[in-house]
Amino acid sequence: MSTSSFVQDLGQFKTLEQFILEDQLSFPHAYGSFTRLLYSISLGAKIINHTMRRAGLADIGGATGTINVQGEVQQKMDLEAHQEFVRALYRSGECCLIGSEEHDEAIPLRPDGEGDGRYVVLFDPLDGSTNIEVNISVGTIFSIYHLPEGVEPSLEAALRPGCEQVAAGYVVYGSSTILVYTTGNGVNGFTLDPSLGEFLLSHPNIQTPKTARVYSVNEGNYNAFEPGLRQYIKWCQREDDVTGRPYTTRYIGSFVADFHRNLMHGGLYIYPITNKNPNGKLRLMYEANPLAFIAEQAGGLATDGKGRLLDQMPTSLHQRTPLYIGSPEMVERVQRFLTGQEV
Ligand code: P6P
Repeated sequence: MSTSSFVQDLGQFKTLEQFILEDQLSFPHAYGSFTRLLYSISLGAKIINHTMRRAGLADIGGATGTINVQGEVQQKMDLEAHQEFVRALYRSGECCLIGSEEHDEAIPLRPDGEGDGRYVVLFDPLDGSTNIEVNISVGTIFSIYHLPEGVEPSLEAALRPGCEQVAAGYVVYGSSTILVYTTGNGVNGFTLDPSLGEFLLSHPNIQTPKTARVYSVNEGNYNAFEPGLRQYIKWCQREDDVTGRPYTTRYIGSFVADFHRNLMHGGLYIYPITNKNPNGKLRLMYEANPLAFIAEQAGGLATDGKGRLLDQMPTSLHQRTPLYIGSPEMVERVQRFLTGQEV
């Protein structure tokens, strides 16, 4: 093999750390701190991935018997994943405040004021964790804000609209483990090579298809849907050669996995208002906002049914929101049904 092709061959495998260092040239306040922060998140993901891959052999599946702030039964892996990320973020020295689905209150990481970390990380450590014991893909979602100098770390300071995120991403623990993130400069995916223990650039500059024939919703809640959404679903199910209907439903009960499939191949994920979830089920700060940032950066859209999801002004850490997210033409169409502009 000639030297140039050898170098070219090596060049195709850019590690996450190499990429962040190059990417952060367009990332004003990083100078290594963002690299250390994102590296710590990727380390947490590697540790969770390692534990998860032995789910059938180690006693990590099932419930703990405790209830989280959401009123949901905590799975053993939920707590394990939460603790791993808290440890990893603390060690990074770059994070001053954490918000986690698995913890009632925000967690100040430098209560004694030690260190100068200015990043706030809000995360769902393991979304869809009840799927682990039946081998369905699950995921981690994270949202990153940067506290301006002079602003004390507090939940109030962290409760900013999603359009102020400086970075966001997710990890899908699926047939392979992939980390996808954005800093507002496009969306890139990194696949974990278990033999190297490195996340390698595998999906550069992800752009989501403008439309597709796949929608993801729990149709078991159909009778609770608002009229415009019921009409949209009936529209999807009608025969029409021009638009390739009827569409296909793909919904595996794991938001990150459904979102990632729709991001790569096109599609629309819906979690609307239902009787059981009058404000929607997904959490604004650490599920909807980060994936809405990713969706928009990949050419997609995200709405709460009324307006741009990222413009929603938060009032609490664990608040929920209705969510319609994915291919732009599909989001625009469902929004027309919701507002009566299309029937
Ligand atoms: P339902 C998992 O609990 C989750 O938050 C998402 O990952 C998933 O899409 C949704 O809830 C499933 O909720 O009510 O359809 O079972």
